[in-house]
Amino acid sequence: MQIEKYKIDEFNQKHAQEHKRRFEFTASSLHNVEGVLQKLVDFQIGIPSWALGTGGTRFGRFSGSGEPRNLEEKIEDVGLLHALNQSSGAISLHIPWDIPTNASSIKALAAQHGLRFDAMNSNTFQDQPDQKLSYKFGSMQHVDKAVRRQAVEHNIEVIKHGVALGSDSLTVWLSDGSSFPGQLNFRKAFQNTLESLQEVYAALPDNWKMFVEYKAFEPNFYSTTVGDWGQSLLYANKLGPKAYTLVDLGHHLPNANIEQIVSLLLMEGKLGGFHFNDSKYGDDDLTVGSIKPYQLFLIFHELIEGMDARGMNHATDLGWMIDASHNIKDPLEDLLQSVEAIMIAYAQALLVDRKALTGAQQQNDVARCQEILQEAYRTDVRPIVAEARLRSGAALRPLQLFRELKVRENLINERGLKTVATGL
Ligand code: AOS
Ligand code: ZN
Ligand code: ZN
Ligand code: ZN
Repeated sequence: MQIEKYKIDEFNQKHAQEHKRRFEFTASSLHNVEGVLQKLVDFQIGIPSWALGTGGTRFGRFSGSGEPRNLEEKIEDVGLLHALNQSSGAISLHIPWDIPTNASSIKALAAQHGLRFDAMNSNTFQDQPDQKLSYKFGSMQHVDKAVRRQAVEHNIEVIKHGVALGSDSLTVWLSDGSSFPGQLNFRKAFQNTLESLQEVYAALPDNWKMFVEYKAFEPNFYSTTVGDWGQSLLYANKLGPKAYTLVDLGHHLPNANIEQIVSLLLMEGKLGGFHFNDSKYGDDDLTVGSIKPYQLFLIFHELIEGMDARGMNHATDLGWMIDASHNIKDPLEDLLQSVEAIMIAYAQALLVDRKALTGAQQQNDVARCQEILQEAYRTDVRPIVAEARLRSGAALRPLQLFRELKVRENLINERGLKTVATGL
């Protein structure tokens, strides 16, 4: 299925007057709206291939309908999202869930939809049917060198697939760790992991980055070998200039101050990318902005402050990806909501009066500092985000149009009622 441009234009036409009124009202009280709009137009979020199917929990999985059955259909799905919002111009693949058997035709298909390939993800947290050695007791940390070797080779394989597709980064998330005290020698596990990562690092092309993703818990519940940003940063520093830390919002212990983590990683030049999602308890992978939108805003505020301090390009210098997937919403509707939440938080953070904030901080005027942040946060920026979409040829209200065009119904007609997307 494809969404023709005229359908988007028709929809926007129908809602043009109301939008104009709301946009002009909001814009009238802001300065530099044009600058904000351009930044929003440029900002693109990578969509994870594994979020296009309905996720499960360890208790069950209620498969959706009309889900993508192969990589081509996953690209088609992200193409639909991008047509609707023009803000999801990239897809992030997971190997072996998305092995491109014909890279050049996959690349061409993505280009047809205006998509590029974001970070490639390796997988050494599951055993594959044709795999020789098991990852039950870890992969890169494993006590057996042969298992570590297998994990390294897999990652090098993933890099090769990525090169063929024009990607330029590799995300390594390891489930390695231990579930019981005494199971692991922490120092040896770290050193084995470092050595394995070094071998992968050595295989990175010059223009590539490696993102080391950390996570405090799950599937191991006593220790994780890349357990927090400190450990990830240790690896990244030891690996070299192409290695960075990747922050997944759901991977912290409760109440962690993620915005502070982001700020310090940026200061060190070691923040590489993001996995956006939201959570109430752990790595819940819920829709971005559905639980803690203020935290998301505060994170974006630090991101912008830190990127500007280093002269970084907001749109291109970090890997912006979603990592969310769950089991009750239509995955495409969920992703539209996630992208919208990211754009809203980004827009709000762009509105922070940073000069005034710096002044208030210098004076220790704590109440004023809070007022300045919340002035931006409480601005209804939805019309600004919608205007940015309008200017880039997307729909004023992507989710509403998704429903009006009966996208899911069309996909069910094409793909069938009972489909299971490959992945988790
Ligand atoms: C796992 O918790 C991580 O968030 C990884 O990013 C993982 O590769 C991804 O979620 C797909 O399983
Ligand atoms: Zn993640
Ligand atoms: Zn996760
Ligand atoms: Zn997560």
